[in-house]
Amino acid sequence: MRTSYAPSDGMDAHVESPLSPDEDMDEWRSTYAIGDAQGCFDDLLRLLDKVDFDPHTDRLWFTGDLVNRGPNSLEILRFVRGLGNSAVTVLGNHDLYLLAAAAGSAETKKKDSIADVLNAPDCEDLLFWLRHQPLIHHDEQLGYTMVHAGLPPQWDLEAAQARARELETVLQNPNYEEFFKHMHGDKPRRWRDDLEGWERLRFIANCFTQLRYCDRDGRLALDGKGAGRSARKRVMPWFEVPDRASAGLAILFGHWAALSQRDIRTPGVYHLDTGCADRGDFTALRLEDRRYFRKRCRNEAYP
Ligand SMILES: [Mn+2]
Repeated sequence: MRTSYAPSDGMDAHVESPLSPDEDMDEWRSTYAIGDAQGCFDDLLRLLDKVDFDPHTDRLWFTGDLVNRGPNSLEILRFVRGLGNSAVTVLGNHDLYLLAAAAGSAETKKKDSIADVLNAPDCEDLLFWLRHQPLIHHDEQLGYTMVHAGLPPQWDLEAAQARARELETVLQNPNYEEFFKHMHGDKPRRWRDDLEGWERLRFIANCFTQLRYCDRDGRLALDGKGAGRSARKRVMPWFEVPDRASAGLAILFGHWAALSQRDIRTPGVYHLDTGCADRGDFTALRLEDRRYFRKRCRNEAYP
């Protein structure tokens, strides 16, 4: 990794010219998909050291939740933004929570660690950048699709992209703060094409950023249980729903630190959140050869 990216050098958050592959290169060398970073910036740098990341030839994909819980949310945002088109990130629930908190629509909690972002001189720039990030990323050439949490069984790629664009459009609108007054809640539970207004947007946000369990009809069970004992038996991880419309995709996601690799027997499902903020591991998957890299998190200063 280039040492100029060490935090002591102070990342410039105002990099205007995005990095791109060197001119004599036809394509990027390697693409590393990285699980939820959650403010663990120093550990992220150690992981990038391990894979010998070079921002001029390699790309990083992040499964979202760049911020909160870990100690260095501000540095992570500046770093990923500064990478320009060498980095892709999708929005997670903690990212939306940060935006909601800045908009005065979230009660901050004791264990939050987003104050450094909210008090930073470049807060406005960083949050503007953050709310322009997508909810889904699909790369046809590499053959991967990435979301933070999950997809309901009714949505194929095209539907998921269209639903993501609806919410992205709202988040990128000057009146975006209004959405956060209506974001919270676990209803509606089931997708219908004729859902409208805040209910429609809330369902979309819940799928992309919160979903873990649902039933075979796509009713979200955001508390992990569903209603009643019989429903509990019927809920399953979203990726195990039979006849899921997105089954043909290779899907990268995070959000579910308690899920272990052993729990996943569904082909094409790549889970990357290994709980770095809870002194777990950082996980990266190199997409070109599907090789995993892991780094134990220490939450100590780099190096
Ligand atoms: Mn999450």
